[in-house]
Amino acid sequence: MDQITEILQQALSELRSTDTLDALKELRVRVLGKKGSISTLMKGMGKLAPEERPVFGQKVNEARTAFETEFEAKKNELENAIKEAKLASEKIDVTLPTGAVEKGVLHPLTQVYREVRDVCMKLGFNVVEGPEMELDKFNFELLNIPKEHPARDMQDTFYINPEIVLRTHTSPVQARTMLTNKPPIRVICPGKVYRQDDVDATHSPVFRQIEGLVIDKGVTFADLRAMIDTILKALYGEDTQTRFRPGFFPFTEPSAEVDATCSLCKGKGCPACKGAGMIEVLGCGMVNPRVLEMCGLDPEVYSGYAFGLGLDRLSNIKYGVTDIRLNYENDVRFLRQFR
Ligand code: FA5
Repeated sequence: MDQITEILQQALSELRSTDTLDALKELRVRVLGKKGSISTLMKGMGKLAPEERPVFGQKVNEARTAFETEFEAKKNELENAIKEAKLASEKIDVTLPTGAVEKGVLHPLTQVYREVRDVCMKLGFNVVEGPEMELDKFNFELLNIPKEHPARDMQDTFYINPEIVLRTHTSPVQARTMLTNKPPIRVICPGKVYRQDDVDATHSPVFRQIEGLVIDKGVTFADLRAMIDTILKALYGEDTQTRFRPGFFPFTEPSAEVDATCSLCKGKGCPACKGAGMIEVLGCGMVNPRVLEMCGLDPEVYSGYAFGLGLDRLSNIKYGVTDIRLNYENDVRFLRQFR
């Protein structure tokens, strides 16, 4: 019996002075393992008189339980200490200043698009989008440009197959909108368009347009003029003047091309406007009654106007960018200037 007490005291004193989990586990093996000090005691039980065995067995079990209880407590204590140390070492002072983070900047085309969008939305327009891979039907036919019509040559088209093209303008979204919505319609349709144009300072095979479409009862050319004036003045300043020249688009009648005062030289004439003082910025017109009809609207009841802005052109004039390719090269030295 004394030996049990002695072994237990010895084990407990070792346990109390242990300060690592590994040492603790190793001690447990030495005490409770198969050949451990307490287990070995049980093996000696056979040498005792039968009436002494139960008392002895019980005492050994009590010693085992006492050791295990202290073992668990010590294990928890060490594990907690490890956790605390880890938390303390991983603590982050969120009030410390960070290193300098360079802020990005919106692409000039995005900035100019948002300016146009905001003016239009204040006047009650919604934004709608259409696919860049477009059916010939929407890109041409419903816009009064049937197959073999010479007007198809106005835009050099990328064909995916005879029925599908990369849209050459944002005007197909007009047809899609008229077919699925009842007037009054007031929408703008921004997006990328594609043409097989030779690349130079003012032409890119991919560029951006913003289409505008208004259909209602009693819409007139005066409404179109007012809208174009409002957009261009918001973009280039109140003193901007606009000039409507007769133009031709199969889907509008009458059609016009619009020039705006060159915002760089304010009309005096400079290299950007080739000395003219004004620059062409968009095409527009009253929606052709044939187009209204093909899209299921009665031209006797409804009229409307449409316009197509070349976003790259608008942006380049605003910022004095002389080469359209800069808009697509993602050179950070160019982009940084638009903070
Ligand atoms: C059209 O695309 C007509 N859909 C516009 C329209 C809409 C007219 C609604 C009437 C009613 P146009 O081909 O002229 O028209 O192109 C419009 C603008 O896109 C041009 O004024 C020009 O700014 C720009 N643009 C045309 N081709 C290119 C090109 N290759 N690269 C960059 N911009 C271009």
